[in-house]
Amino acid sequence: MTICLYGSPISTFARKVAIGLELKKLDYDLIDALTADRREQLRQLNPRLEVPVLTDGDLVIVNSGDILQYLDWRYPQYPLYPTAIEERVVARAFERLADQRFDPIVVDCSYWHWAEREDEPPPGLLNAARKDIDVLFERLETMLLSRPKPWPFQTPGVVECAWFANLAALRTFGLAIDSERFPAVKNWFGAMRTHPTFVADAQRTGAFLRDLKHLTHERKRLFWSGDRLEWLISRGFHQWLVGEIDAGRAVFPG
Ligand SMILES: N[C@@H](CCC(=O)N[C@@H](CS)C(=O)NCC(=O)O)C(=O)O
Repeated sequence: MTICLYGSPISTFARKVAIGLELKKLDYDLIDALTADRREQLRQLNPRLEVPVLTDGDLVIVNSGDILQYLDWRYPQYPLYPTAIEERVVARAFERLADQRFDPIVVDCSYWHWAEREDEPPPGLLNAARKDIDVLFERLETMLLSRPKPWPFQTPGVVECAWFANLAALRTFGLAIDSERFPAVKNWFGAMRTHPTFVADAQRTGAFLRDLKHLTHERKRLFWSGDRLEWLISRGFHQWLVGEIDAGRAVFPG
């Protein structure tokens, strides 16, 4: 049976799954499903028109967390989730923290680096991001220090899959990990950046971003969904968003 990952090097959630597949040493075909010519195929697989989608034979699985859990159920070798239930609960919490809190901030700030825009981010956006990221890093720092044996001493798993792409994106738009305040986070990310699976992922996305103008991805109308909207609105950028919708620059899940 062939495993296919419908993803995209621009998608943080698809990168999370690609890293998971590689840590589990599974062979898979990687299809960029955010190109114009794949749109209808993606709609058939996921009416929300979101990646990642994983197909394994006739099975179709959407949503990065569900996909990684599926992979551990179906292919238990090289598990991504810890075996001890208490540790699994913590790992899931930190997977969610990346998916629902960190990813929205990073992605909302990233548009001025790859989308086709002439303007600057709305005033205050980057400062709001900095403040909220600090709060997240405080929790992450504590969790990393309290792990029974923090990776890199064991093996990377779901928490690393979920955080890597977003951590790697930070410095592109002038946000960074403060190594004095968050040394464990800094070292942890440093360890990921030397691991071949994470290096390969960063290279795929780096190559993609260098070649943007040759691509058929939508870069004018931004795709808004779930927690990325919540963060923007809750931090007071609703008027800016209304402007985007009125100007026809916003699209929403199918
Ligand atoms: N909860 C979903 C979120 C997936 C998601 O937000 N996907 C984005 C890319 S990271 C997407 O496909 N957006 C459609 C687009 O950009 O056209 C997951 O964890 O897989």
